[in-house]
Amino acid sequence: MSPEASPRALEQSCIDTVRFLAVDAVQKANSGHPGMPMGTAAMAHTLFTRHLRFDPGDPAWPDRDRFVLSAGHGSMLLYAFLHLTGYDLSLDDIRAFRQWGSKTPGHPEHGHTVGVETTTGPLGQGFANAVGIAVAERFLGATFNGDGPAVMDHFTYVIAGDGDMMEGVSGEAASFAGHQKLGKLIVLYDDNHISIDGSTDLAFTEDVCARFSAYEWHVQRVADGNDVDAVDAAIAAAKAETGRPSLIAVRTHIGCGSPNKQDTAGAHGAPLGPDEVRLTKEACGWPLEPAFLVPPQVKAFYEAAGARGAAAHAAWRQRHAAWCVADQSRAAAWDAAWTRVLPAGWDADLPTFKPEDGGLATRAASGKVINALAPHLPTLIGGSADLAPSNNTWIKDVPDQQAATPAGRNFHFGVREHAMAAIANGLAVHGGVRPYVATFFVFTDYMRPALRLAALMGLPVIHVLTHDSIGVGEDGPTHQPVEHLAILRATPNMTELRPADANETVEAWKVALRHDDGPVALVLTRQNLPTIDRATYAPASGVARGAYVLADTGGEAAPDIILIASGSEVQFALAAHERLSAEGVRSRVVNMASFRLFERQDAAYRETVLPAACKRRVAVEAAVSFGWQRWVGDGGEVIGLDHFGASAPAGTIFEQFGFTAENVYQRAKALVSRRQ
Ligand SMILES: Cc1ncc(C[n+]2csc(CCOP(=O)(O)OP(=O)(O)O)c2C)c(N)n1
Repeated sequence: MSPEASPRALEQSCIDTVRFLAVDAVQKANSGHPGMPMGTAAMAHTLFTRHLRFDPGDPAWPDRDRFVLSAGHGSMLLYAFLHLTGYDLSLDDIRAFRQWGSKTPGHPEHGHTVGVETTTGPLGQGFANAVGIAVAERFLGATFNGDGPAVMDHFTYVIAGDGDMMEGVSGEAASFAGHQKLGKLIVLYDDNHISIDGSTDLAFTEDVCARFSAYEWHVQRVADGNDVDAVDAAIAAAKAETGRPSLIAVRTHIGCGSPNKQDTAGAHGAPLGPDEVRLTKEACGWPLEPAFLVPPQVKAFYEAAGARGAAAHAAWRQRHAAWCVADQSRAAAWDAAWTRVLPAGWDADLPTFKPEDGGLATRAASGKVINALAPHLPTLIGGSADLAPSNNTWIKDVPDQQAATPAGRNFHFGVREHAMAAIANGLAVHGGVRPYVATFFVFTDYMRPALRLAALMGLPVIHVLTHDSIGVGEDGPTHQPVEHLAILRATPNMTELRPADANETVEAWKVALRHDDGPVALVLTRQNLPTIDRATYAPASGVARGAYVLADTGGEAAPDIILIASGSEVQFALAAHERLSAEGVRSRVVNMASFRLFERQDAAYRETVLPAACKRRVAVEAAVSFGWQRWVGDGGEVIGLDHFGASAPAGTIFEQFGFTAENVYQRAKALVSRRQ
């Protein structure tokens, strides 16, 4: 292409550059997905050069438009645009696609590669994240903008494929987005009729557009995904429609331009192969060499798009500065929200609970905590998957989050746990808000993909998970989690906390709010728990270290026995401890509220809690014993629940399955009488 080529030819050259960067990178890596970037390069080009507002020099600019590549297997599409428009991602980074230590992993990873808004690859998640991003934008705009020029006013764009559309989570999220009338959410659907097994006709024959219309979305079709002007017009119409989210079904062709692989599953997830790369370049009139070719005019064209974004950012900075001057307390709240700094006095109204006030379920204590925090933390927002009265997550005296009340802080997620967790991830990656979500603990099974991604991304989402054990009672084994604590504990970077009483619940919330680099799961009871007398036992603040010595009769000497428990079972350990102590046994109770927090303590602290010299240990937890061996060792025992629960009043189930002070006492006694 000559330097003075027509604007149309230049744009075609831009699109081909993106296509062949993907082709060459996948070929060099000998793995990856070339077909999707080849088919969507033109529509992504239209988005990046004519609509998306971004500043490659400051990828964290709060009011940038967000772009989510939900079809994360097409990662080379995103990497190509990040490189070409001027983000800190070099051609060498592209050449190192999918290699050890590279900035260009197989699927886009938030926090790893500059400009990647959220981690995608598990299909459907990015779509649902984008719904969270869009609702965060609307909430922050309604909360902060005021009457003058807006400081929060951006679009959220998504490219999603057939796989995203097949996954249920996108359906849940789309239903929520339609109800919420998220008018600044725009999804470009890569409608290429191909997935891995072959034609989508094999498994996916529904009318996606009709479905989205039924979700109350604004729906358009573009017949030719290579028609840049048609895509442009559709995006413009989608932006103009502010009352509904937009779906643009763009008919594209996977592997576009490849003589033998276009429109076949063969273009989906494997390199084209050297021969087909050559044939494709020839068919497109693209130079065979060098690979990774970026013509200078192409680079200049894309960098100009980045520069326009930088200018928009500069204008925003001016608006924002004037906005800060106009109302300094508002500006301070904005800063605190974006930096996640807890404002002075945030914990001033947190309750303390006295034993004489009677027992309280930890879910009820959590509800009081949320309401004590809410006035101090104006961007603490969240809700439940239709269980707010049971989860105790409602913030009193503030509106719910609806299209008519966009500053509302109480979310009705509906019975959509999967999307709720993914939307929460979107809220967190957007920034400026501190999200919490809630359901029954057993239904974290329905949230697991997003929980895992929150952990992988290091997102500070707080999960309020109530009805934490057989303590659920009459609802029976379907509603009684047994393996769920083990699953949380097995998940890297997931912090689980199972407080033993109301005061520990306060402390657990404090830990959660201070925890900045990963999700926290607060595992709470349905049933009342006695409030532990802190005049007799150690302070509840010990929870922050994961495990702490709650009671000890050993004095200087090592204990004869250590009883380790979490949550509702701590009361049984304490009662057994009192009996053992009265009999002259040097006993200790360790409250193990969080494996994860405890394992993060240094060895010296861990030794003070669980001295190696004491091998007689009994752990008690109304859940599978999986994982406890680590703390009790070979000489210890676990009173656990390695089977499902039962339907009966909670007290009966606890008794029948051996979760009683008596059983803990008997097992401990037997262990003490055994030689170490
Ligand atoms: C939850 C989940 N299930 C399965 C996969 C594996 N997978 C990756 S891409 C893909 C097919 C997606 O088809 P489509 O969205 O049409 O992509 P295209 O073939 O157009 O590139 C599958 C099944 C995945 N990434 N995520």
